[in-house]
Amino acid sequence: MSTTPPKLRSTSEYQEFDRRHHWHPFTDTKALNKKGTRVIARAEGVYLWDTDGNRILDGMAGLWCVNVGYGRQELCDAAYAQMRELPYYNSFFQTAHPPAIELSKLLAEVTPAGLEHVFFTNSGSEANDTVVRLARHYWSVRGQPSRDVIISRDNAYHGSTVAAASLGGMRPMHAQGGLPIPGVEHVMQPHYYLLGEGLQEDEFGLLAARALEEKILALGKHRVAAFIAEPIQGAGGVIVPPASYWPEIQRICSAYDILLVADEVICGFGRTGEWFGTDYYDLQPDLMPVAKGLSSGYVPIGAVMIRDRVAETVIESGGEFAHGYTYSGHPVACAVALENIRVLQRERLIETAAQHTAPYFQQRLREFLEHPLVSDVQGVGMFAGIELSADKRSRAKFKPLGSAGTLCRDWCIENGLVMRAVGDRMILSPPLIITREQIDELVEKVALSLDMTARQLDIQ
Ligand code: PXG
Repeated sequence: MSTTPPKLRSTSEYQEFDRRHHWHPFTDTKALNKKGTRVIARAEGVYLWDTDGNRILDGMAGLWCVNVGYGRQELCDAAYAQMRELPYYNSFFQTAHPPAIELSKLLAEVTPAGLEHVFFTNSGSEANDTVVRLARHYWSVRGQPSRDVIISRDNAYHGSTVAAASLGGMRPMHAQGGLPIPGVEHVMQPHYYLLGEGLQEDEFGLLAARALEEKILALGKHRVAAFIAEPIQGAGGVIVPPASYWPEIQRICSAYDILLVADEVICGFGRTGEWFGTDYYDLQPDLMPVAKGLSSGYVPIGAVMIRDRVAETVIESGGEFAHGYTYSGHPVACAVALENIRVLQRERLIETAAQHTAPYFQQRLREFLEHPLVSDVQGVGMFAGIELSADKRSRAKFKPLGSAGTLCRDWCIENGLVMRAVGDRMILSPPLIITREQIDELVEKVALSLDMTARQLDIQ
């Protein structure tokens, strides 16, 4: 097996080709082209290296996905062996292959009880498109085709395809391309810091949950197919709902017989300290989209876990579910995901993080509540959001919104750390394998970057 890395060009040469030919996702290309892209060439453990040789601590696990860390030989071997054995075959015309079957079985084992069926996709977005089609199809099969509305939440992120972005509650995304599609409604998010003024946290949690009930009643309960939500909002800013929120949502979904969809694309595979956000909150989802940590990002793969009553209803009705992708259950992706889950199991990475490193991570981040720029720190397990404010007592926002976050993010990179900004909320979601020493290094880099940002903004 060859291990020679590909020969690298100079950074400026890469930047020139990138500028000319490569259109980046979610990017102001004009601004990027003035500056030049950062080219990441290699990674190991929790560290990245760019083409200038800088070592950067990846506080985001890529995009919330590299849970087992970079450089895992087992995952490379699994891909290589599978490519040699059977690089591609589909699961369409009454065929399957060992990796897809093995992965279906293992997923049924590691996900919460009662989710015994899996539909494979290549991403979280495709998983959520599958959710829309399957939820509507399910009600149609049950003789209630008028139940076609999916309720989601403001500031949710469910992906970027037409249906997934419609489910998402990010207005700037809706403004481009004529979204949302018909039959998607949004209710308030359980963001206590932003919306809970004057209320106790639990009171606010109930209020936010009951926005779902009000929406169901306003639409008519025979109109609603499903409610979709991330157990903890990720891209929206790592927003941990009040403890009262999820039990009330679960009650409402059961009372009105609405499918509960727990989008586990970020929370799944250990991010919360449990295997799934659904375990963390003890939820009973009917559909559970997953992606990211399913393969630790080594290859693209997503899936929807399907509750037995939903799967059995649709299967027993007969006929095709006319939905699928060329690469649904791709053998190489499945082989890598299988090995990734086995690594999580074998090395007890989730349990170890939950018992040892994640509490330390959360505890150290709470120290920033003393920092003059920081007005809120939230998080569980191995992800967290740190809110920056122009005035921490009044929680005054920066003008323009996001200006402090952008500065802080740029200082982080200067200091050798990837920390993402969502507006003025700084986000961390490191690989689950991060050690206490590396958490100390991360915290030191965050502290330095916050100090530099505060100095630049003249905040003491
Ligand atoms: N659901 C959730 C909860 C997500 O976070 C998706 C679905 C879509 O997955 P795919 O694989 O189609 O990207 C996501 C993706 C960010 C960021 O900047 C977050 C995501 C993707 C890209 C950027 O935080 N989350």
